[in-house]
Amino acid sequence: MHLDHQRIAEENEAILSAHQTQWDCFRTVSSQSDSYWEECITRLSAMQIAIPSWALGTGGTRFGRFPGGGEPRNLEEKLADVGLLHALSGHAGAISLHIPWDIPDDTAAIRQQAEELGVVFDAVNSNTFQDQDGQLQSYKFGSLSHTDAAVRQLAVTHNQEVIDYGKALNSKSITVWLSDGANFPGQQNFRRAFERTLDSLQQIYDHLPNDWRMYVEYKPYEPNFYSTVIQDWGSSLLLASKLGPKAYSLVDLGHHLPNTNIEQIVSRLMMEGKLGGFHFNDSKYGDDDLTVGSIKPYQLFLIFVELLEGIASESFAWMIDASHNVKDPLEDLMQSVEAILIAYAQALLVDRQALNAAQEDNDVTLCQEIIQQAFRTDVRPLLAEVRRRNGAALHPILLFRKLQIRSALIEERGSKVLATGL
Ligand code: PSV
Ligand code: MN
Repeated sequence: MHLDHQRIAEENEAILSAHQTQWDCFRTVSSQSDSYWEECITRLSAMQIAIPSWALGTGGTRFGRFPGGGEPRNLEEKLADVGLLHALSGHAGAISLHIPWDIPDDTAAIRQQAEELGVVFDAVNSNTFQDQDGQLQSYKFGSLSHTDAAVRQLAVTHNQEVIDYGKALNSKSITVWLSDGANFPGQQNFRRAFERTLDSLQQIYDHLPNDWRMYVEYKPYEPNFYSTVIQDWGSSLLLASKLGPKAYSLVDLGHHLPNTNIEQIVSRLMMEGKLGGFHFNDSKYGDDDLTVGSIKPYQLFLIFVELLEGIASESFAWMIDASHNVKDPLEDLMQSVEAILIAYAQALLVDRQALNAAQEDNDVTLCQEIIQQAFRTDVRPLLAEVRRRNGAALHPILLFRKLQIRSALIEERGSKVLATGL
């Protein structure tokens, strides 16, 4: 299924005057000039968020899975779904592949399809948390940190191959997430596990082309429940610093213990020039992988407020890492994309000069007023205007439903199909 801009523009026409009223009202209430809004629109238009190839099918828990039908059956169909998301939202112009779940059969054809859809290949992801069919050694007790050199070699070689697949697709980065760790106290020597991991990562790093980056993701627990080798931003930063200038830390919002001040971590990593990017999601308790902004939108906004210190001069990898059991995956991803854009737009509204002055004066009340003035602004008319100008839908989810896209996908692909992934 393909959705072109002409069709979207026609659909927008029906609700254009309502949008125009809201957009005019928005600008009237704010005391900003037209050039201020133009600058915001330019910055917001540039925001492209990678869609993970594994989030296009219905997510599951270890207790079950409730697919809604029409899931993509292969990489071509996953790419087509990202194309739909990009056409509707204007901000999903990238896909992030997980290898070996999504090894392209025909690289040239996949590249051409992506180009036609206006989609680029973001970071490629390796997988050493599952054993593959016919694999000679097992990752049961770890991969890059394993006590057995043969297992470490297998995991290193896999990561190097993932880089090679990415090179063929013109991807420019690899994200390494390790499930390595221990389930019980005493099971693992912390120091030796870390040293072995560094040594393995160094071999992968040495395989990176010059214009590539490596993102080192951290996670405090799961699937190992006592300790993980790269459990927090400190360990990730340590590894990224030791590896070299092409290595960065990656912040997955769900990979923090409850109440962690993630915005402060973001600030520290950025200060050291080691913030590589994000896996966006939301959570109430742990790595819940819920829709971005569904639980803690204020935290997301505060992260973007910190990011504004570096967003214009540095480049970050933006990806959604969420997956769902009870929603249509495409609708859910549209909600996540919108939530990220809302947080970014609200952060742009913060009067930074006034905030700096209030911080210097220790005027705590005013600091909070300034921050919350921006957070409490309904920026949705601004985001709809950004979409309209970029040929995307004024209301992506409404249009997705109106055009009955899911039914068309079920018709095309069937109701009992299963996408690869978790
Ligand atoms: C692990 O929880 C993680 O966040 C890593 O990014 C994985 O690659 C991804 O989820 C998908 O399993
Ligand atoms: Mn992640």
